Amino acid sequence: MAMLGSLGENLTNTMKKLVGMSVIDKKTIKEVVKDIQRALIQSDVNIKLVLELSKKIESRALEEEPPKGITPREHVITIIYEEMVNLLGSEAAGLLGSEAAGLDINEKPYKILFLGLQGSGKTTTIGKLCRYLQKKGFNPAVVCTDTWRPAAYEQLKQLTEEMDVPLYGDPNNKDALDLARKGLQEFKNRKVIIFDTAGRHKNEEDLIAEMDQLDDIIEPTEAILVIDGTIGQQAGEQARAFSQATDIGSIIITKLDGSAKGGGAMSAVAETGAPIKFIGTGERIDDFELFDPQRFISRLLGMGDIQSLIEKAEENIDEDIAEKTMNNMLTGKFTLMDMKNQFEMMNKMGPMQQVLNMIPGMGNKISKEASKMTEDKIDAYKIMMSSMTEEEMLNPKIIKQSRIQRIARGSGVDETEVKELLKYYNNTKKTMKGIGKRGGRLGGGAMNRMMGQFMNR
Ligand SMILES: Nc1nc2c(ncn2[C@@H]2O[C@H](COP(=O)(O)OP(=O)(O)O)[C@@H](O)[C@H]2O)c(=O)[nH]1
Ligand SMILES: [Mg+2]
Repeated sequence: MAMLGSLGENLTNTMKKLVGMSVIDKKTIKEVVKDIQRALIQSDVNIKLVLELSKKIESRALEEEPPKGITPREHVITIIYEEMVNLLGSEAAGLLGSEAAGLDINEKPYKILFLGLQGSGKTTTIGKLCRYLQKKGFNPAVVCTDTWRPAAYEQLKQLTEEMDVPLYGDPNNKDALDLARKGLQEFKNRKVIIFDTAGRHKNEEDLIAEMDQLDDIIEPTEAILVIDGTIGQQAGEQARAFSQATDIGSIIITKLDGSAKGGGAMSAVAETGAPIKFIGTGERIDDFELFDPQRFISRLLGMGDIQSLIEKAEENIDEDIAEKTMNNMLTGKFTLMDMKNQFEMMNKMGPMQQVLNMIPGMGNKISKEASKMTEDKIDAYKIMMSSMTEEEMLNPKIIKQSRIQRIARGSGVDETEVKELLKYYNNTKKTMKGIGKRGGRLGGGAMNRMMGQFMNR
């Protein structure tokens, strides 16, 4: 991937090399660790951090026993992955991202203060964040308090007009604090207000002082610091300087598209403890992503999107329902209700094609057409099932001709289609019972199979 210069490519090659090694021993582990060191140092990651990381990887790889069922090779890959994730901050900051960690709607307005040096990408990123929030169903408003950059207001005006985002600003007013107060007043009834600020002053002290005052007036729900990813390790220093003015809630690192120093900026920021929330990967409005260290590292290491697949499954499948459904399936008690649950699970994990694409090597095992047809079928089946009574769903045997007629009418399909659904159900039930007898099992096994796919690539 183009992101982070050659770091991703180098790391992916290292992992491929590791996968291809015939034996995993002290010598090969040392060799792999050397490769990782080289890749990280090239990407401007702090030498001290690199040495700490490689020492940890090496000692864990040599000393830890692989857990049961995990090969030494898989074990080393897991250790590299885990330690790399730790280097960039162990947890996704989440906020503004997922529903669970989303905006606190009770806090109104949700005030976001953007900070950062001139040229770091604040204004551009505000545009990106507005678009992101709009997609999530929020309608942000923006206040321009940058009285330093020539045409700062015009730049924002153009950006926000394109997206129908209301903007408050006044190019003739040179008092940033006054602008902030008036903007607050103007948008007091809105849910989300974003404040753009100046990134330059006579000197850095004055800039930090102005941010401090703005912070007092705005009382932001969240202060976001924008840092240019091309500055490398200096990013840590910048984060510390701005944290004098306000509690930095989160950080956005921009210009990670093709930046050779991106790894340095990211690791330096992570070291300060401020979570990286988003990254900017280009000048266009959609070149913006929620930063999740785990997903990011698995991409850097070229591990497909295994993690995101597993996460998606974990997030979305109500485990109880899943387990109950599985048990019913395997013991032959499988009802139409279970089949509906099974469809829901598949639905939540995304279209089959997409799910399979995330497993390395699986994407091409199913033709687009075949998977499409299956999805359409499933949709049709779900509509028919919604015309059934609970009694029918739990005890499908009672569905005879008159009920079939009613269900067909209720869902606007031919009776033959309802019969086809019942036939599919009966076949599935039979198949499942067969697997159950052979002792089929889902869970850890699924993960192993996925890992296996990766190893065999
Ligand atoms: N390549 C790249 N350029 C970016 C990114 N974010 C911002 N820029 C560019 O950086 C320059 C400064 O951005 P601007 O938003 O005006 O910075 P501000 O002074 O902090 O408001 C502009 O030319 C942007 O197009 C990014 O993620 N990638
Ligand atoms: Mg700006």
